[in-house]
Amino acid sequence: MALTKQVLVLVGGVGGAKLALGLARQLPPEQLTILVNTGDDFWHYGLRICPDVDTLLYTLSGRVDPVNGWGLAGDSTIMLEALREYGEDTWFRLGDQDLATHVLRTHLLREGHTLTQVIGRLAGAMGVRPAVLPMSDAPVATMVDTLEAGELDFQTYFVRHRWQPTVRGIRYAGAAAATLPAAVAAAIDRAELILIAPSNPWLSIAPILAVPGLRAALLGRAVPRVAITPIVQGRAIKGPAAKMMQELGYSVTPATVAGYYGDVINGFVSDVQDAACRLQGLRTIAFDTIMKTDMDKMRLAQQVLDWIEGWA
Ligand code: FO1
Repeated sequence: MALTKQVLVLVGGVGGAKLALGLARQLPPEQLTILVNTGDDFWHYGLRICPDVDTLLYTLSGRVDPVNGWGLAGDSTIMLEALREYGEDTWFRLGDQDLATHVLRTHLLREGHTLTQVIGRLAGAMGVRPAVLPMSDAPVATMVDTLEAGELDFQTYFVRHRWQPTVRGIRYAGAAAATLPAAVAAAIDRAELILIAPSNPWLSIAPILAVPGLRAALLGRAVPRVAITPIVQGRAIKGPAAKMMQELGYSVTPATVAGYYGDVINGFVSDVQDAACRLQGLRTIAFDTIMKTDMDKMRLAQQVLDWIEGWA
């Protein structure tokens, strides 16, 4: 059944990009808006790197490296090798074609364009048609406080230290000074269905919810607001979610994730391996949430849309 509703999905990381792809394959582009985390963003060699934005755009345009889930398929690393010749530690793997994205983005930002405008330009050039909106045009940096190395910026924690340090706390630097972009406020206002992708709640979704006014705007929408679990059988599909949940003293279960989102959601999808969790005030269901192939992504997206369609 063709859904005629405006769908807004909150995404970050590789898991978020996968669900976004599934939704983009099932919905007309004018019905889908993707709100993406920018808490991973950082300055590197003077370039503004926006990993979750680029992972999303590369995935939606079919160009993402299928093994990593980030970067461009088949990209070369001549620039990195040249840097290594200069004695640099090339811990953050920037491909040569990927470099063009960072160079152009940095140039346009320095010319005074907003990140929202820059993403629109890049998305258009890549043939990505759903609206892709950053959670903020101002920088909001996810900072990870660790036992072994103190507070680290996100990429240093995630990539340089391969998310091995013990997490003691997380903060979103700059959130208080950020403002809700008009395009995001408008997208939330017109959303008739709001989804939270199976992204890391603390690292990919919480930064989005930390933008002033964003959480309240979501709560103001009396529509289905459904999260999909990033935790299956006590493990994360990819990345540090399960490890940091333990380190933060949480039980590694879908119910913990649903509880963490609290009243932001009124629906929750867990994996069939965990069966639907019974949580008061939440509509719950269990689907196969593991997305390996594009068919998996499309199937999960359609199952979630169909389930919610039946809520009325
Ligand atoms: N993740 C890594 O684990 N190692 C890398 O060298 C790396 C480089 C990289 C370059 C561009 C880009 O857009 C993403 C990149 N990522 C890398 C992923 C990045 O760390 C993201 O923040 C994660 O996908 C989590 O969202």
